[in-house]
Amino acid sequence: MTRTILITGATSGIGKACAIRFAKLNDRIIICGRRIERLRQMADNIRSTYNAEVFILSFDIKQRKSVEEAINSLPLEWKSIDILVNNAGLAVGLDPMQGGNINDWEEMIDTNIKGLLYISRMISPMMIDAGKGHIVNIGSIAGKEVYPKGNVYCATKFAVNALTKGMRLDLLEYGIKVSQVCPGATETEFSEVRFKGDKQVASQVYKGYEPLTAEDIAEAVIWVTGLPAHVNVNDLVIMPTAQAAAGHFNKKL
Ligand code: NDP
Ligand code: 8X3
Repeated sequence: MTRTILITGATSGIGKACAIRFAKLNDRIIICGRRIERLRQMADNIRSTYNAEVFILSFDIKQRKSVEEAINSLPLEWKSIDILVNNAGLAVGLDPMQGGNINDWEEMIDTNIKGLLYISRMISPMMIDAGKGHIVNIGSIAGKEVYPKGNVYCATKFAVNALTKGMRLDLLEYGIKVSQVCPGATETEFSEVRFKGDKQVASQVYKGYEPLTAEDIAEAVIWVTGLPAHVNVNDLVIMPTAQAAAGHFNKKL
């Protein structure tokens, strides 16, 4: 059965890999992100390669009004969303709390917590009306353990962990599934964003061991969302074999 999937943060990394994996299954996908050109290119590629239906929604998830307008603008035939993948998120900076950049803090809090809430607040009532749905939050190992200088980013992912549990409790009576997938180190644009475009520093994060790929996490999301109706994965933590805990690696440098 063809499902309708909305993926936030689909212009790159884990969200993009999820979009491609769902398209391969011939699901209908709504791809979201700020970088409209990337969304257009992806949509063209997905339509021509997988013959899947794609709808583009470009908005900044930090802007509540933009989120509301974007979701309200969906044509009726795209409004019945079966699966919401709450993936958009970022780390900005890696500084001790006492020297932290407050703009970086606000960007992480506004994106990872408030953005996730804005979109979930819009889509969960639609799922309730439809009597079905599945929300998959992309958390992190950083939402399970805190590492030095991780302070605010970790706090936002601890919030995602708490919100996943809260949503599951609140949506229980409506039969809506809520899952969390928590990756460890995954080589995407994540570190380039964290280090504000410094590719040299970003690449060091993945040196000396084999990190996860975005496709590894997409594979997990496909599994979590493909289980029978009576089965829900509450929480899935996935790490590279060479990582045992947040910031703790077996690196061969
Ligand atoms: P990427 O930087 O490759 O992708 C991040 C995505 O989030 C982009 O598509 C970006 O789109 C979107 N995004 C960021 N800010 C906004 C915004 N304000 N409005 C709308 N979209 C936004 O990183 P990843 O794929 O690695 O990250 C995806 C998720 O996985 C994040 O939640 C991250 O915290 C989590 N994660 C990543 C890990 C890793 O090691 N890579 C490990 C654990 C969790 P655009 O810029 O076009 O708006
Ligand atoms: C991303 C993984 O360990 O860099 O959430 O915080 S980590």
